[in-house]
Amino acid sequence: MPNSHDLSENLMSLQSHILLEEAKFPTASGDFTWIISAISLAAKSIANHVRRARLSGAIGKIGETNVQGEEQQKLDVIANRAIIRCLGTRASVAVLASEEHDEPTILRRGNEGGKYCVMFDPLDGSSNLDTGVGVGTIFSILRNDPHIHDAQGTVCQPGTHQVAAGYVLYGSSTIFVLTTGNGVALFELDPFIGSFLLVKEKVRIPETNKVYSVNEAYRETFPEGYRRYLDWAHQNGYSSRYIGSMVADVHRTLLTGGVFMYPPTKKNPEGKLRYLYEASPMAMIIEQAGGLAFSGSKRTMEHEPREVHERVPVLLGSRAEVEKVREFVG
Ligand code: AHM
Ligand code: MG
Repeated sequence: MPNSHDLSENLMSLQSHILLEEAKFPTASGDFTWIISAISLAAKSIANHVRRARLSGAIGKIGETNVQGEEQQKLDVIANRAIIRCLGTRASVAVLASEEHDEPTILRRGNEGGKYCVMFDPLDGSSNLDTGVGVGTIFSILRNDPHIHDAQGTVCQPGTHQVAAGYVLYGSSTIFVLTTGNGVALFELDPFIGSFLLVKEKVRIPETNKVYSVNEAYRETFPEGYRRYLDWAHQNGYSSRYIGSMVADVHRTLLTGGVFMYPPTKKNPEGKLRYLYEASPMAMIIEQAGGLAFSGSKRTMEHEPREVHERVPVLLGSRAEVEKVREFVG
């Protein structure tokens, strides 16, 4: 039989992909692979809970609010616990910071081997769960500076310091998007074998697409530049797409282009989205895919956060579309 095997048909798991990436650095210890494998294990567990949420009675609020005054859903708590249980066992994790916790948790000091800090939003967009809309986990991995002793100081690093960032979208399929600073890779969970399989490497966001994604109901409370941009977009044949679930909205923008934004509003003068575990990792992914991400007049990646739950305005997407918005908002 002739050897007609097409190499592009090979199966590559998320685990193998990370091992291959790490092998490019002969001094790498493998610690990083352990962390991604913990996140992937947690993601599979969360995907399972999300799929069965209504049947297992996990839809709805628990009647408590998190530090940011938002009502926690039962699944927020389940997802948060899944990630902590998986990451807590990884020897190289020094600090964990979650949207659901008031303060970051120190697991290990630098001298105990804690090399990395992991920031995460366990279940972003969870208020949409009742309606079966896609929700997601967002994460960001930073190096732990052993010289900084308090957890807040340790995690308050600009996005440019990220070692890796990613998200998992629990939608019609479960999708894992990852960047380690060398492009963006997209994996999809094969539920029958329980593995995330590589679907696409070097994902590139389209250079342009006439689509904007924003909660237009807040339009009257946006700064003037955004309102002028929206008027311009209306006159120039743009479409609007907004799910209200950041992972789903950013994922669509990554694949099909356009611009996603959460500007300052009257209710949230700094914007609604949190820097460390929402804006910063999404900015790294979008930039790695060839797009742009800004918070105010600065690249989101260059923002220097001062506290763990700090919020920033978000503007990200296709290069030409982001530049167009910036012509209006400065
Ligand atoms: P959450 O972290 O409490 O779920 O809130 C974040 C979500 C994002 O997923 C989404 O982009 C945004 O809130 C939607 O906000 P709004 O309903 O104000 O448009
Ligand atoms: Mg969130």
